Amino acid sequence: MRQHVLTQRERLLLTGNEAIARGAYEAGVKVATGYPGTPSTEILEALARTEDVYVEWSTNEKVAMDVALGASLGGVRALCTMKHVGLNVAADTFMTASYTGVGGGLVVVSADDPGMHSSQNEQDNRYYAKFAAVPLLEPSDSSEAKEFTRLAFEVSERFDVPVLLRITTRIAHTRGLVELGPRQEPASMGYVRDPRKYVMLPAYAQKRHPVVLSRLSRLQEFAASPEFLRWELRDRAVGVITSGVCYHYVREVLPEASVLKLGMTYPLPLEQIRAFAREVERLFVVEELEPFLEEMLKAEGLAVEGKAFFPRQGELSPDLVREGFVRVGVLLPAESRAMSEVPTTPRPPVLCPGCPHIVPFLALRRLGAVVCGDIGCYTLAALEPLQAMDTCVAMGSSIGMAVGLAKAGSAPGPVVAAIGDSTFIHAGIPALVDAVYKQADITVLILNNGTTAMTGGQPHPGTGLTIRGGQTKALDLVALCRAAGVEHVHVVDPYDIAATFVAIEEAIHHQGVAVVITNRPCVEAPVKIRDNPFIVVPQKCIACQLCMNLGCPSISWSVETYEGRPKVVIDPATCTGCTVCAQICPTDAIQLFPSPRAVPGEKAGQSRG
Ligand SMILES: Cc1ncc(C[n+]2csc(CCOP(=O)(O)OP(=O)(O)O)c2C)c(N)n1
Repeated sequence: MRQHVLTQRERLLLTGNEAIARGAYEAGVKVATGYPGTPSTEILEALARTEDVYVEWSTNEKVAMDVALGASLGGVRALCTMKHVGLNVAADTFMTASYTGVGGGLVVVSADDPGMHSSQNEQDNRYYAKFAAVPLLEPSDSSEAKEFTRLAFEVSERFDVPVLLRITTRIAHTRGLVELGPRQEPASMGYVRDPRKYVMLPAYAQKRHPVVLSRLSRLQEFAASPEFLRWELRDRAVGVITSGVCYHYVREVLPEASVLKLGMTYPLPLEQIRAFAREVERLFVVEELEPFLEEMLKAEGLAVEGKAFFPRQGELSPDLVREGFVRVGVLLPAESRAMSEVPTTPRPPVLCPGCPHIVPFLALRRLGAVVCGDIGCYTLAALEPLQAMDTCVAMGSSIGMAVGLAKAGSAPGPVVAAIGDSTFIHAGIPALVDAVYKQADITVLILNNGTTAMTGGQPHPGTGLTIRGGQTKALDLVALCRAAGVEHVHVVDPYDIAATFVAIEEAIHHQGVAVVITNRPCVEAPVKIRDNPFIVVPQKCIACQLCMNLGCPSISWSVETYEGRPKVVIDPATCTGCTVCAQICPTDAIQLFPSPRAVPGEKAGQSRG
């Protein structure tokens, strides 16, 4: 997204995420917060490329929501972005923000991930809008993503309510034409002191709940505004109520059907929906994931059909919508034309060549640890060949689960929590404090690669960098662990295999909570790290396969064999020169590539101490 003085009718191809950033920018947003998470991350990254907006990666989604709410009460427009599971973390503030209402407009973006392309579940966050009694907007493409975001700030201020803007992966990452408008920054409303509205102790909160409920009925009327509701009356035999990306699937599959496209999916414009229902013979709801609309409409006594024909799990697609209408009997099987399938070769996800997470998990496996893992690149250690993770549930869960497992007393080995630096700061710190407080006998491994690698390398408080690359205070992990009461804190370089094994073994033998911090920058962030690569000297390789157990994608089978077993080769183009395989090789067959690489713009031959 570019930020510049606009010629009025300029149009750009933007992803949904960039379009949301643009909508917020045009609406004059002053404060934008969030925590990275696919598919939401690029919204804040796009906003950080503009001026005039304070943008921050917050420590976690709850903090992001608090900062945004604070800014809103300070009288300016505020945006808060996160992936769907992030709203679970932020829910405590979100639910009560519905009671406090806002100052300047407050828009919360939930980027849901039907199909779980990069998530641990596919919860349908539309329910959060109903739960919190706040309006829910669902754009169906980039153009609407921009427009709905802009309008969301107006809705927020007009109804004194946080607005939930819900997108899905398809909307977030698909490009579409967006017409740009100028930035219009409303004057700050200033901070208005109003404890009865903003101090939610029971006596005041009890008075706010009726306000929340009466606001809902006003919002219900507003949901029928033309910006958010589109009637498309065509053939009356079939009517479809839909929203978001599903609107496009329906239009593609049943171009002649009548469609009621909802932009505001909570609260529902029930009168308009009833009127639409009267116009058509058979009424369907096409929606991804849960029967959110369908159940609300059935509760209103409307004869709608939906999940009986369309899956409740995973993403919908034109093919799935077509199949559904074939089952309905609206399309004949012959008319059902399957999209041509392009065969793809399945490729398992792997850690990167030179990833500093490899060796600690090799050690954990060798030491027979029971590993409560966490969410990040290192979760791939659960897969072959490392297979060194036993649990992974939600961000920050590793330490608490390790405490529980240790207290259960049934673990067949030492209990270890393995957690990335960003995840530790996000939700691991309270659990570490708890572990010390409970005198749990666990080891906590903090995999410090100096970035939030999984989501593309965003800075976090441990990095000492802001979202725009500026310098700020860096959190001292060692001091923090000690302050939490951990007596055994050991820092180690995970490229040093022997030292890493010793550090983890010592920590495991320590009575009580022990922390090992593995310090090594991610090889991909903030810049690609490439040292002189290694190669395999074929004459020396005895095909022992030890290096293969690292799971490094630069190492593969050779056509040459030794005693019937394949030898290995290293691809010098992808090898980062981390030295780990060379350390593990028993015959010294892995040696430095003879001519040092010099790649322009990369840190060739650097020391990574
Ligand atoms: C509540 C929640 N917020 C955000 C995410 C997205 N996410 C997955 S892992 C991760 C952090 C990874 O960083 P780190 O722990 O440092 O591990 P790394 O990937 O760098 O190894 C994030 C932000 C999520 N899964 N859940």
